[in-house]
Amino acid sequence: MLGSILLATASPVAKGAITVTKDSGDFGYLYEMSTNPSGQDLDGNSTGDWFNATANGLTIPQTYSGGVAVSNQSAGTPETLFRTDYGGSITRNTLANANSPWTVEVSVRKTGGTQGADGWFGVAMQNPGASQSVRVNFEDDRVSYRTSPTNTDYLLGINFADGEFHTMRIAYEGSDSYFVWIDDTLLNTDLSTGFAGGNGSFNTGGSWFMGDFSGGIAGDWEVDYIRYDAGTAAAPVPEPGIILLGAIGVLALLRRRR
Ligand SMILES: [Ca+2]
Ligand SMILES: [Ca+2]
Repeated sequence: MLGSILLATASPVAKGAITVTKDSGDFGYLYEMSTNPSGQDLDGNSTGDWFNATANGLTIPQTYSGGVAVSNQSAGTPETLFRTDYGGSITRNTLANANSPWTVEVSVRKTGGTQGADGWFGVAMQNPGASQSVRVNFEDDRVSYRTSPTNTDYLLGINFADGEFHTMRIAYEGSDSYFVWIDDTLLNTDLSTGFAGGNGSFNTGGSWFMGDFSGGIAGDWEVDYIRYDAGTAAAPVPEPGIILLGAIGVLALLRRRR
């Protein structure tokens, strides 16, 4: 478990609390990167779930090996990001409006290169019809949350460029309220204090951008999975070790009472 070092908090907004826990393996849409997710149609709407072509000289990673998607920044057309900014994409087809809740969990590791001003891997999401979006970045030694005009830093001093896979989970409960977990550690103060989006409006039709979609992001990475659940804002299931410790504590208490 990562220690959490809070330098500052993004603007808190009082909304409902996150009351549901769900393992990412139980999410509705699992992109495990054995194949290119642009060729998958998990919601059965006869449209590929992720963008499958090149736009603005960038394209969805095309190298899939051993269950991971490998970015190739030096390919003729750099393979650098996942995107859903088109009609019928998985996000546009499953989210009705600006307040439709969702949860996403991404597992990614840095494999090389020099990071940009905003780090080496970003996730940005705007609901259809929303006027605000969220953006969270993995950097070499921190995680940053976009609070325009600057980023707010979390987990400062943790090595996220160690070659190991790290998970980023973002849960959206609607009303511009987001929760973020890194390796199952919550960045928010608690489960009832959402972060406001803070990333402005980049696509009112609704879309995800994941990977290197900005001049502030650079470096090579591999994605092990992108798991997405529509309709639910869910926290990670507590680790078995923590549950076990709790159970042992209860047993000790019962024995003491006897
Ligand atoms: Ca589809
Ligand atoms: Ca995988």
